[in-house]
Amino acid sequence: MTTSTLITVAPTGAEVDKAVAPGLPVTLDELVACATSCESAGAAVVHVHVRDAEARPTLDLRRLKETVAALRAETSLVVQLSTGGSVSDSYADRLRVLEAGPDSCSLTCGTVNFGDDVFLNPWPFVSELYQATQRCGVVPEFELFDLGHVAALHRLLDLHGAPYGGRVHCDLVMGVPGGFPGDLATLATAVAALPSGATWSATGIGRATLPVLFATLAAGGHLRVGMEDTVTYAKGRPVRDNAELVERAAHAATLAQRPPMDAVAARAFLGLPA
Ligand code: KMH
Ligand code: ZN
Repeated sequence: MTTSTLITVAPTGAEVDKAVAPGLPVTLDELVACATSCESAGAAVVHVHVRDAEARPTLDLRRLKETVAALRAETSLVVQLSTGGSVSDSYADRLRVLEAGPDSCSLTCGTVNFGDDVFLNPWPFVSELYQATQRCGVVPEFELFDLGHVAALHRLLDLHGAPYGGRVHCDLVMGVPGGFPGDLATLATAVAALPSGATWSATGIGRATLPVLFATLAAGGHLRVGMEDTVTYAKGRPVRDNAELVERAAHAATLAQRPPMDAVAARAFLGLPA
């Protein structure tokens, strides 16, 4: 078990509406301010989705590039771009995300029902995206929404070898309607199925947030938190901003005797150049 906790903040996502959650960062200035406060609160990685001028999710390459540049200029965070985008994004646009030159990217290992939608990740796309990360020198974070995705991860590694950076680092996304339930038994089953030597974080969506956070700390995993995954801090109390979710995660990790890893340590952990 590592002695510190890698905290990833997922501040925006593609699904949450700014009108419902006013603290959601949707402009570049809001995102940079958010990332700065989250780094101070204990985050080491920022998982980024960008929005357009109307606050709608976009994979516009120019915006992605300026976002990577601004986050690099103002923070030391590991910049992870989402290749998941929104459920309506094309495979071509999702592959093109790597051209923005992030440190890391999310890489979902299979298709999953996603509430009333379907998040499509057919094997040929997953395989192509993985090989593109290897060519471009981008550290993939394997997003696992269901047990079949873990099987696909084994297949990816068997067929195409180790990821850039050398570490197989996964994120269990739990509590999506259609994917893993966000409970302790499911978490334990998923962790037991991961490739040998893999490291992992987990996040619980909505009301799964706290059960997954505490189960993850107990099991020695790392944490992902943020308004992409929950807009409710406690029953009846909306999230004010991403930093308070990071603060809570950092406090819990510190109580668990595994305090937050800083961004420098996170880069080394993920096999990124210093
Ligand atoms: N917005 C979801 C459809 C990722 O960032 O890679 C996909 C998602 C996963 O959020
Ligand atoms: Zn995402």
